[in-house]
Amino acid sequence: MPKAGRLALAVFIFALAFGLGVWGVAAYLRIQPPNVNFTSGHRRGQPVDLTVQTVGSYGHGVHADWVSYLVKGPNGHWVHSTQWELPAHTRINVTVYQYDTGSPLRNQVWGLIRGTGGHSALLNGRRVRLLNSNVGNGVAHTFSVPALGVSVPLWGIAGNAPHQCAAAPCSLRFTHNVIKFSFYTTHPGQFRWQCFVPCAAGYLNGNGGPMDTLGYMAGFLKVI
Ligand SMILES: [Cu+2]
Repeated sequence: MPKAGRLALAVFIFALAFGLGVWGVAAYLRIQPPNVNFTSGHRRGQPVDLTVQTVGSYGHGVHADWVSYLVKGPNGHWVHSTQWELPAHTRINVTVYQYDTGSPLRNQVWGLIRGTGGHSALLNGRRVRLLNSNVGNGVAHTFSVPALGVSVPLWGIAGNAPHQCAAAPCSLRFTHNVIKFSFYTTHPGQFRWQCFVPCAAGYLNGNGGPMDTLGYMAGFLKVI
């Protein structure tokens, strides 16, 4: 091969490797779910309303059958993200619309409601401190922020319930439970939160898949 040809080949291979590298980094960054900002326009001392939903199957894309959380952005639109920017030292009033079926907990400790106002939550308007997942529909997911000592079990809907939602975002006409509670953010920082029910069907012991993927059953409270 003439020298010019070899040089052209070397440049081509270098450019290809560089392009693949850039593409790989971009692909990695893209899998981060977007930050949903609840801090802009926030007045100190005012509570923040945070509305989320839990669904049995997200219903779109490569992981259409994965369980997932979604959040209602400040503009009222549902966002497929578990990374929420919240103001520090602020009361967060949470409403969860829970559309998934449940099961008995492997560890009954996760049936306890902890770290919330009154150490309790409202389940469809009824105040509860503990859910016994061995009776009724069981627990579908938990909302747990270990570093803040917050954990709330989310009661499942019946396995044979009518009008089950198959694709998110789910509207209120589908069968669901409403769980309300409040907690306080502390100092600024990143606080990991996740579900502690091994709810990833098809994965070893129900973990993996959506359980260890940001944007599905795990995320961060970005306290600012
Ligand atoms: Cu879960």
